[in-house]
Amino acid sequence: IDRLYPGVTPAALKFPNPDKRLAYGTAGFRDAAELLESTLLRMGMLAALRSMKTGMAVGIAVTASHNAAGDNGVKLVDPGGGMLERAWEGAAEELANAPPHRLAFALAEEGVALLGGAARDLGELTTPQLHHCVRMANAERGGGPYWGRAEWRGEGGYFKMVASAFAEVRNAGTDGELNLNCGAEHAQKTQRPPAGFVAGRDNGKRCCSLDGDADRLVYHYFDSSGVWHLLDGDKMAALVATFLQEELAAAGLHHRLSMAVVQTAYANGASTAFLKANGIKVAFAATGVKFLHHEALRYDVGVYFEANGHGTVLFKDSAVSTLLSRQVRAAQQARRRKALAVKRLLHVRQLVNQAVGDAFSDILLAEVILRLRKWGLPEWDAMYADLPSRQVRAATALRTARLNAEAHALDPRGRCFVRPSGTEDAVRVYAEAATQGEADALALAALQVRA
Ligand code: 16G
Ligand code: ZN
Repeated sequence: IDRLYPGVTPAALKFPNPDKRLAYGTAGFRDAAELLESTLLRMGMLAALRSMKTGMAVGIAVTASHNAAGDNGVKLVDPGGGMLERAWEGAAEELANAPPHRLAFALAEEGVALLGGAARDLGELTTPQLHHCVRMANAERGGGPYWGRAEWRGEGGYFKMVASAFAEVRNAGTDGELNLNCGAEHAQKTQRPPAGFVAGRDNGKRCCSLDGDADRLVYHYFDSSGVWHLLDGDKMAALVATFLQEELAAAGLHHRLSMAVVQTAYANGASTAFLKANGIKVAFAATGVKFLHHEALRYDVGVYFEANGHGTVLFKDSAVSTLLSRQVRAAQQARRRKALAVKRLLHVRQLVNQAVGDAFSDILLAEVILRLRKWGLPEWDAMYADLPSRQVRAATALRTARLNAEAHALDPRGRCFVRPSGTEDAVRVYAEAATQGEADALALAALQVRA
């Protein structure tokens, strides 16, 4: 459009339309002279279109008429010498009120209409998307059997076409089995990067590992010296909860709405200490999404993340109602930071899956918080340092045996527990201590079975 009318946008930007709605009344547009600069420019353009359509001369009257000198008005005179045709008044209004960047479009639309065509406004698109939309709009009449498909029409169709192809290219023909030496479970349990992600070549890259059904998420990266860092569900809870805490405070709702982070015994002790030190309430639940979810529902804003990457943020309906009413009030009072905070909280609620933890929506949430804070993974990782930990699995035979109950006595700062797995025939040991050596020793000691 800008190529058809190259002068329009620069001129429109030089004379932006005023902050009020202009109406084409009985005698055209009337207002204080200084508010009508943009209108004069635009009515010049409309007069040109009207003249092209009719092939005759038209007029533009600029007059204060019977009003004070400071008032002004602009109206068009039709080829017959009378008032502008009624049908064109709407176009005049649309043009007068279009924001500068939409002006070229408004003109092009009028241009199409004056030759009897109908333009469709596709809204904001990238240039290639517009090209795609044109191609797909003509799919039926276009040449060749592979021109396009009905479901690829429009902007939504563009995403459908590209995203489905992307997923197929990625998944098709690559060797390796689902979750094998990769994925959230591998990264978090073995504390090793996924196969194919290597120190040196991949230093500084931001990586997410999900599980096969995409309800677990962990982040990780190699730093500039090739040391691998894992940001597990606990780090996610720290990132998200501090963000929500800030926004609740900015919204003036930190006393009104309760917020808590729900963790399990697998939460790294350093994460729990970090949250508490920042004045964030921490609640505990048994391992398993259903237990955390249930506990999180008790708060207006319930944040839950298992260390293994399952998690989401739940907002009570009553909290949403509070936010919606504050949104109106903050806007009326023109309190910008407050209004922004309320808007962000409402959109976080829309972004983060309210049904269950969702790796893809969690990625978008983490990314948006990182962007707002101008953080990369190193800054996020530095919120606190994980205590070294070790997880080991023991065979079924041990299920009924008594595990070493005194294991924790090895190191007073350590923590260790054993529980039967709910997903496989095994028991799990988790140990945490001040050093990796001590954590390993603690886990091993816990496995010293006593009859
Ligand atoms: C399941 C649970 C997960 C829990 C894990 C513990 C769901 C959807 N998933 O994956 O929350 O952390 O089991 O596994 O509830 P484990 O009992 O084998 O240690
Ligand atoms: Zn899963």
